[in-house]
Amino acid sequence: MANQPVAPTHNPVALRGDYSRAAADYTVEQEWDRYTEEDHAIWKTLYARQSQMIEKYAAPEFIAGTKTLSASPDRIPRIEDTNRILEPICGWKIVAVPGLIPEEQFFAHLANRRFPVTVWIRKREELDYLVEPDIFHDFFGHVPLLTNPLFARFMQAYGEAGPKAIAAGALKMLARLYWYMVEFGLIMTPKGLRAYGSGILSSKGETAYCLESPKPNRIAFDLERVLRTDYLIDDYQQTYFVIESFEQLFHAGYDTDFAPFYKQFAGTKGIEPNVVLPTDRVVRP
Ligand code: HBI
Ligand code: FE
Repeated sequence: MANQPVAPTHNPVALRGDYSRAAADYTVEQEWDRYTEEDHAIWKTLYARQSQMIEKYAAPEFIAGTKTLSASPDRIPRIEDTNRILEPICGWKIVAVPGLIPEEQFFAHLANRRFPVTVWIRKREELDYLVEPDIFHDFFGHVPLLTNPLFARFMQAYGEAGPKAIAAGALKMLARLYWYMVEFGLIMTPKGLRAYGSGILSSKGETAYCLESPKPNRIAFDLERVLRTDYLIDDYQQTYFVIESFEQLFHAGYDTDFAPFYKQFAGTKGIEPNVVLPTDRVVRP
């Protein structure tokens, strides 16, 4: 399996990427010259509108990361250009992949400080919503926080935790940590609640929704609670978890042994995505 790139079995969506030329670790060449003017125009539209959204809604660390990367607002970034900035400051690099890749290889990239970035970009009809990652989501949403040492170390620890979770039959529990704390995380700041999750900050609608709508629950981060909570993949989240600092997230991922949680809860029914438990601390924006 490792030498034979195949479409990941958990990906329910028609594959956009070309997996046929991927290496054993699922990386491909970006082939930047193949992007069309329309592809760049879509990047420009998305970049302009999300740059505006993050000023108001994103964690300061995310905004600082975006500035450090200094990607072009007009053209899809070249991965090698970004790596010239990223590698010297944090030891991470980004690698090009055709789309979703199997868990084992995804974990191995993160454990080695490589963040997989999907090469293709969405179509104009999909500006507002996409189930799978594309380059706008992966680059704009995920790469800025790799410049934050605590968050970056958490991401590496997540990759390192992968094989142990698989061995414990607890992949589903670990994946919830990524979903809630990497894709959809909120953080409390001196100026109030802000978003840092990549699934949020690459979506115009969810960026405003997660902080302004009265509908979703916003619950103080608790590792066990997150590991046990089911999630929705095709709608705005019903629950967001709120960290106090990236240090808190770093400690949860880096110094906590997940084995006791796996032992107690792997295979048990998850907590519904919309419930508030009596033990939850609800956070007001
Ligand atoms: N592949 N390219 C890509 N991006 C992801 O976010 C990703 C993936 N493969 C597996 C995966 N995420 C998750 O299932 C793991 O975090 C568990
Ligand atoms: Fe993502």
